[in-house]
Amino acid sequence: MKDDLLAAIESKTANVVVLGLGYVGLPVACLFAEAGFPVVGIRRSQDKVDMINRGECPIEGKEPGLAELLQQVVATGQLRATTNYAPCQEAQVVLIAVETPVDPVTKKPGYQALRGALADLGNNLSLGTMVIIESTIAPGTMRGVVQPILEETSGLRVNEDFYLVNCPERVMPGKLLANIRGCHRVVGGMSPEAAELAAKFYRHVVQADLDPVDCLTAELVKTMENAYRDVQIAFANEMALLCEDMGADVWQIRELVNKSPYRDVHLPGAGVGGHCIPKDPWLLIANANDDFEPRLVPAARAINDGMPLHTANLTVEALREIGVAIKDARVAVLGYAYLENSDDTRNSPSEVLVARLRELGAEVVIHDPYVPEYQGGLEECVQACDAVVLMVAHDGYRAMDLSELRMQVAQPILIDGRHVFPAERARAAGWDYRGVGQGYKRIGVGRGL
Ligand code: SAJ
Repeated sequence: MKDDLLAAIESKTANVVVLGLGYVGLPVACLFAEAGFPVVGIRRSQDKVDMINRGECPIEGKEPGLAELLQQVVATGQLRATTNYAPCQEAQVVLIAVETPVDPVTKKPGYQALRGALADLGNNLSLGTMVIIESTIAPGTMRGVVQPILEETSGLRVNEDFYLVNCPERVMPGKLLANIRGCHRVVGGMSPEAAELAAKFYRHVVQADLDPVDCLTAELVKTMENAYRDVQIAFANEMALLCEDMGADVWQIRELVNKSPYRDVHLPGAGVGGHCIPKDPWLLIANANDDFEPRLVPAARAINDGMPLHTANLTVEALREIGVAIKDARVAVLGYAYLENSDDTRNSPSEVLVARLRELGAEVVIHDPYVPEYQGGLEECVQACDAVVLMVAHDGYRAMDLSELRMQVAQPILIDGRHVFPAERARAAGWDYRGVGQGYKRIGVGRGL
């Protein structure tokens, strides 16, 4: 079994199937196709499949090189897309890159998409295939969910009849191709042989370290690295709230703290969105045994989830101070993506902010140059608004003429959720500027110390 697969990998003749052609699956399918493998991508949406087979990239936002690469590998026939699972029967390598969200209430993963993909694959799994899970999964999932579903639906046994691997992705919107090529990866095998084969497979597209480990280690590395980032961001956000309370400027303080060796206070802001950071900390602790009580991870999540609501409070307070009730206010929200210069709106903090403001009765208008439904004119969006809330540091917002914008609004309230503008510059342009983490109390606005 091993020799045939190894030969097919080394000669790049192995048929590769990628299940899930989203932010993770599409770039990885393109890169293995570019490396010379015959690649079939499987996606449930016929529209997206048709788009990909026309060589058109379904991912908007700034993704350097992706659209061109997709067009190239489709034109050469190295990559094609389908909604049908039959190509799995002839595959030597199957990559699974489907979303793994957690339940908003229980914070546990349901794995609906993963279970569906595994069952469909299992019904088409052939002897000797290597199955690689790229999705981020809770520690214990490979042994507790992936292996049983594949074995039950295929009748095959792991390590005897097929190889099973967890090689978590490390993509980032805006750097999809660069990260796959350049980020170190852990390669978790259900057997050392599986990890070794997978590392040889990934070596065709990854120029960084490929560290062979067991599956539990791979699951822990991926979820822990993002929980670590979430905790770092939560610390910055808690310091921002403290500085507001104390009438200080967290941005000045953060810069000075980071001059101290080995300090790296992250960026405080209006919230933490995306498909990784809000979810992976919950995956990390999802299968922890009852005698382990996680405290820091949930606390960090609570702090970060509270930031869009805090930004809403800053807006309500600023309006109240000029005698405008939130229920009578028109508020412009600039930025609906979760990250600057991206079209990705998954778990966007803006979604929470908008819902809160509307719940309080405000009329909310949204603008985002990357999100199709919000790409209208910026000036029309802020026209006659009582407050402007900056939620995403898109380059276009950084370039805004604040004096020009000031002429469009009814009231000059600017709430800066991402420290896009220096306070003094905004105030010089006539704005009543409030920034997350920038205590205004000491400078005489609002309840002074
Ligand atoms: N954010 C902050 N403060 C920060 C950094 C980020 O509020 O200091 C917010 C962002 O505005 C965004 C969210 O957190 O709403 C997530 O931002 P992110 O920069 O972490 O970007 P992601 O979600 O694309 O995270 C990915 C992750 N990569 C993978 O999972 C492979 C993460 O592990 C990376 O560290 C991160 O990119 C990165 O470094 O850019």
